[in-house]
Amino acid sequence: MKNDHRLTDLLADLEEEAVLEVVRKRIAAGDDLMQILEECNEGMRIVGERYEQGEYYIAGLIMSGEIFREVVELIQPLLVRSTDQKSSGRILVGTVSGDIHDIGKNMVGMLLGCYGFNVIDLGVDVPPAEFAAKAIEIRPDIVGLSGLITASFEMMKETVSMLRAEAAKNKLSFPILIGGGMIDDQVCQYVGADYWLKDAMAGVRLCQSLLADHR
Ligand code: B12
Repeated sequence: MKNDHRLTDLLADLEEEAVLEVVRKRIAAGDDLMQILEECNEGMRIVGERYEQGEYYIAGLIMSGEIFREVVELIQPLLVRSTDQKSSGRILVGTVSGDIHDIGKNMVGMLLGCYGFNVIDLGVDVPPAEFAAKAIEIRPDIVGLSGLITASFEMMKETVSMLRAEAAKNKLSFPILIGGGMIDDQVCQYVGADYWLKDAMAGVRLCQSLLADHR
């Protein structure tokens, strides 16, 4: 089936059953799994806009999150099978303190796992000290922070500075990536991270190249 924006529109309209039906059919037809995720992601962006414009309330956000989770549940096992690769590095991820959005972070974690990375996920609303303590304990190759709301930026800044201070004390060094829909170069500079991404697959590619450079 071709991309005719139908899936994006159905998700944006919160048509749960119809979304899942289209996704099942497209999986059965052998459609590109990443393309399906991409179209759903676009639907989520529209949900956000409708929420901002007062057309949807918080229940709409919750519903969209639930639908996206169900889509990922259908796709994840197939992606794992199609990309199964050897372990290629340890990545610590989590959503920063004060932020409970986890769909994007889970997607990044899932894709990194599919590409052979060992992903340690601290979950959501993770305080800077917890990130730092875990980094010292597991000595990751890369740390990835997720944040979807404006209030996350301050927490990302604190988390980055605590991670750097603790890493220096313990003679560790790892690049820090930040990701989320509102992240840009300016935020990255403010927060003091090494790289920023708005896309999970770009994150996987970056991790691959960072580790290749390292070896
Ligand atoms: C679903 C949703 C929710 C759900 C989240 C469910 C869940 N389990 O995550 C619920 C209902 C809980 C929620 C709550 C809130 N939300 Co909300 N939410 C959304 C919505 C519609 C979709 C987010 C999403 O999952 N997108 C799909 C995923 C796949 O995209 P993504 O997260 O951006 O991730 C991609 C990339 O950014 C990247 N990425 C993400 N993280 C990382 C990390 C790394 C390391 C890398 C490499 C890449 C990467 O990869 C992903 C795939 O490519 C967005 C709108 C939007 N489009 O962003 C609003 C949005 C983020 N929410 C918003 C708001 C305001 C809230 C609330 C404050 C509402 C309220 N009044 O309570 C609360 C915040 C609670 C809190 N303290 O965190 C605003 C934020 C605005 C702002 N300036 O801060 C948004 C932008 C909506 C809007 N336009 O107004 N929300």
